[in-house]
Amino acid sequence: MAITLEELRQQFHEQLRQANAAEAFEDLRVRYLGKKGEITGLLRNMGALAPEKRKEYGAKVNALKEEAEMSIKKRIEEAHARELELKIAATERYDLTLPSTLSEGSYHPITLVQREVEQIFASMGFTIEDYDEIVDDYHCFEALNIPKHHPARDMQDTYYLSNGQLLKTHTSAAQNAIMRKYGAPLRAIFPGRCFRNESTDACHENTFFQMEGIMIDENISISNLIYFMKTMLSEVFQRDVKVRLRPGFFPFVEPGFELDISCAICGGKGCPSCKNSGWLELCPCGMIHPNVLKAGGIDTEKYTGFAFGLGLTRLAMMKYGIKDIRDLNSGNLRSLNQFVK
Ligand code: FA5
Repeated sequence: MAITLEELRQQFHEQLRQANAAEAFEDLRVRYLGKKGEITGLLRNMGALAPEKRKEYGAKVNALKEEAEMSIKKRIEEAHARELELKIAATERYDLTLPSTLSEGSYHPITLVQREVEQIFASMGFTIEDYDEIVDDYHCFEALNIPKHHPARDMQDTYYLSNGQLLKTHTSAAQNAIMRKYGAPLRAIFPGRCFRNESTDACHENTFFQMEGIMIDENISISNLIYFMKTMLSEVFQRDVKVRLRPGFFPFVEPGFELDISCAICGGKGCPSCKNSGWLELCPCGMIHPNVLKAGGIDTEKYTGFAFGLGLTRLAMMKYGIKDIRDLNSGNLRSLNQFVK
C-alpha cells in the first residue's frame, strides 16, 4: 500500500531526530528533497490523480517540502552553534601568568578595625559572637533594665517595624541572649550594625557599627574593666592615646562610665568631627547591673561582670583620620580604596 503524506512526514521527522552529524542531514536532504527524493517523487506522481484533486494535493506536498527544508536548515544551524560553543570552551583557557589589569580590592576601614579589635580580644580569651539586626523590644530594652516608658528609651531614637520588632539601636541588645546561651563565667565580644533615627553630622550616622563586650566571672571589678579598655586602645593605636573616663548613666550598668578619646583629627583643639569639644565619646562602659545579670540567668550572689559598647565607626575615624563619619557610608571608592591591606 502506498505511504500517505502524513506517514511520510512522520517518518522524515523521526529520521531527522535521530540524525546528529552534518553528513546525516545532507543524506536526509537528498533522500527526501533531492531530484529523486521521496517528497519530490510525490509531485511527479500527481499525474495519476483526478484533475480536481491535483491542486489540493500539490499544495499539501509543497507544504511538506517546505517544512522538511526548514527543519533540516534549523538542525544544521543548531549543530553549528553547538560546535562553536565547544570550540570557544576549548580555547578559553586562563593564563594565570598574565599581569592583571584590574586594580586591587580593599577592605572597608570599619572591617579593618573590627578585625583588629576582634584579634585583640580573642587573644585575651573572648569569643566572637554574631547577633540579629532585627530584634524585639525585650532584648533591646526590657532585658537591659529599661522598662516601657522609661525615659532612657529617648536616648536612642528607634526605628520600629510594622510587626512590632525594631532595628537594633545598640549591640547591648544581644547581651541577654548571649548570657542565656553560655552562662557564667563568660567572655564575649559581639560586633554589629546599629540603627538610630537621628540627624547626621560629622560624628553621627543613622547606621553605624558598635562592638559590645562582656566579661562575667567571680570577683570582676572596675579595675578589670579599665585594664581591658586600656589594653584594647593601646593595641589598636600602637601609641599612647589620651582618654578620659567620666561618670555616665546607662540603666544596664552601675556604676556607668563614658570613655572619651582625645580627637585625633584636631589633636584635641576642637573641630567639627568632635563637635568642637576636643573629645569624642567612644566606648561607654560599666559594671553590669544585677537586674541585667538576673534576666540573663546569672547567679548574682556569685558573679559580677563588666560591659562596654565600643563605637567601631568612630574608632575607624580616629584611627584613620577620617574627618566626617558620613564618608564611611558614602560608597566613594576613591576614598575607601586608600585602605588596601
Ligand atoms: C550605647 O549604645 C550603650 N549600649 C553602650 C554601653 C554598652 C554602655 C555597655 C554601657 C555598657 P551610646 O548610645 O553612647 O551607648 O553609644 C555607644 C557608642 O556608639 C558611642 O560612644 C559612639 O562611639 C557610638 N555611637 C552612638 N551613636 C552613634 C551615631 N549616631 N553615629 C556613630 N556612632 C555612634
